Amino acid sequence: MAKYLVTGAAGFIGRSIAAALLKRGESVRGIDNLITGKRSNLVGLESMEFIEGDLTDPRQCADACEGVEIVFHEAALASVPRSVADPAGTNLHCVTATLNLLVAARDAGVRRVIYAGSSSAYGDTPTLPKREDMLPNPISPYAVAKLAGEQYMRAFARVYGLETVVLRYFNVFGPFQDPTSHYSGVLAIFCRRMLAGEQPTIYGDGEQSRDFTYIDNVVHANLLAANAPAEKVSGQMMNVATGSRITLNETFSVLRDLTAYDGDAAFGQPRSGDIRDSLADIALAGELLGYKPIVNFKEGLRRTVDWYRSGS
Ligand code: UD2
Repeated sequence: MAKYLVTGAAGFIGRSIAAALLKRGESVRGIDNLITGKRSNLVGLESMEFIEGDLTDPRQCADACEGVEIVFHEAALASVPRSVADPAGTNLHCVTATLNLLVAARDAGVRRVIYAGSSSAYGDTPTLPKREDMLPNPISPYAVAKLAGEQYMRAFARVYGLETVVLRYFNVFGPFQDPTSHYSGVLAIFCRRMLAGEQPTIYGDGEQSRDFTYIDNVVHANLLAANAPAEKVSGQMMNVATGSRITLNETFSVLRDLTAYDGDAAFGQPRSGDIRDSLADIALAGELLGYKPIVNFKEGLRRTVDWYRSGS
């Protein structure tokens, strides 16, 4: 019987959490519908019990939660432009799926659910850094959907006593992030293109900034959230990030050095639903979890480029 369930286990963040749990010798079950997750991401996770299933089906949620103590809920359609193109699909796979999972977790006697929130919930307000006590201001369907999931977490903690912890991730990147879709994260796309000697496109003037967060920091925060005392963390939401930001233009120039790409970037129209600047205050996760970043942006980017270069 698995102690841990990871949803989205064939996706970038889910597979990284599952790998860390397995490395500790834990028993892990993973579920993924393989819409954006990939079977190839399961290589190295052979000791995980894997269900190819969809959280939009309540029965599959019930099967996945059976006997589990802690759930890491990473499954989502994670993309702002994808949600602009298909808001109903994003709602189904982010909101309905999350609600189904919570109902199943409650019914199965799961103790704690840890949820992958998104920095997009803060929206385009000018105040930086973003603190958890700021009012949310989602500007894309994706941001609305991820925020709705957060609110369901809180409600299930209040109403049913399920322990829930929301980690608001800020632009996560690293090995296993899919670089092949135009809905992929910018660093994955840029690494792939620039290593192949192909020109990347910057949407807008490139002066938008992000608190890019290397995957190991996110895995670390999740493991801390699983072990933190309930009285401290249950029903809480906190940022998980690096606490520093870099513009896309600067990022492009760091990547030029790392990849040896010697061309320029192309510039395209700004993307609809995009946020200008994003930077986290990470004090609350420090206080509640003892979290601090373990890998900085440049080191993370170096490891990421090495991983894409190795063709893994
Ligand atoms: C949002 C969330 C992030 C996460 C993610 C999931 C914010 C601040 N962040 O990331 O926490 O939930 O959604 O997908 O809301 N871009 C280019 N060229 C490309 C691709 C992207 O210039 O080929 C730009 C894009 O217009 C944006 C920036 O790069 O300004 C980052 O885009 P992204 O899709 O990597 O992530 P973002 O910020 O939408």
